[in-house]
Amino acid sequence: MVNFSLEGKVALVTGGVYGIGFAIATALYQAGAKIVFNSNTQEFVDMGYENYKKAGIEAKGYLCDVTDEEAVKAMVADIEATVGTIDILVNNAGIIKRIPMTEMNVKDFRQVVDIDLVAPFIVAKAVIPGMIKKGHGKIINICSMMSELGRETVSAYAAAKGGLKMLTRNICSEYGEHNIQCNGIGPGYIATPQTAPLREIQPDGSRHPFDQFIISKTPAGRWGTPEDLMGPAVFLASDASDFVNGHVLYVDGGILAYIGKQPQ
Ligand code: NAP
Ligand code: GCO
Repeated sequence: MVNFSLEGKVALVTGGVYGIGFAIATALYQAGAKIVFNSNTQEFVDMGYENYKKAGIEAKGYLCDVTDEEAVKAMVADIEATVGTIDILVNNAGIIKRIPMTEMNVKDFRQVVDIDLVAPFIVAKAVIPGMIKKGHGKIINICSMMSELGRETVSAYAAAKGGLKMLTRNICSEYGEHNIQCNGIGPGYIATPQTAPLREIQPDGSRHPFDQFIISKTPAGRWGTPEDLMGPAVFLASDASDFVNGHVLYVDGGILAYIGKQPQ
């Protein structure tokens, strides 16, 4: 019997307050996991508690900026002491800044790389020792189509997400012998607050040009929803994927496979 159960497992979903992280945490909870989440503002930690409560999910939240290594180490130590060793880590927290590269200041570039690439390193580094002691672990890095493709204005994000794909492969290479599987999920274009600017209805009531572009580039003919990521996350978090390692599972409606619909 294939085992998709997460009963008795402890899952940390960084930035799991809303959007993709919240949907993935919900799926892991439904599969039996205990949920821990964090955010870098108390306001959003509180929002997370409200969202989980509304969904009938018991979750523990931490105020922790994932770019702060000491804060991450303290959070992981407290989770291990009060909830249990972390069996599943979902490096979900992330930001994007859409600025043409030559107009982007180094501070902004560094902030995106810090949160989207350095932070997954920091959090994985903090949880792997416990996984080694326990004899197993699952790390799921939330990559992106921009782990494979570039586009205008997202140089920092694409560089970070491309790096995250290779960090995923390196964690697989370095810790696979400890029965730790590190994989990525590469969402396509998903309707969350992060992509809301790309879907804004135009003053004349028409859809945003980028919205129309994505629809024409996606065989599924729609934007993804956070719920589309739930099943893939449970698969990669469960024993069912014990021989899947270093892989990025693209959940993109087929966009990476498709040249795009001919303009009518
Ligand atoms: P989102 O709605 O913007 O949520 C991002 C989450 O990360 C928020 O909870 C945010 O908390 C948290 N976060 C940001 N910086 C943080 C920090 N320094 N420390 C702790 N938490 C922090 O984004 P999303 O669309 O759900 O995306 C989630 C992940 O999927 C990101 O890694 C994103 O790059 C990736 N992704 C998204 C899409 C998409 O189309 N939406 C596609 C591919 C990949 P605050 O709100 O408190 O800042
Ligand atoms: C953008 C979007 C994308 C998505 C996602 C695609 O501006 O192009 O925000 O980057 O967030 O990463 O997989």
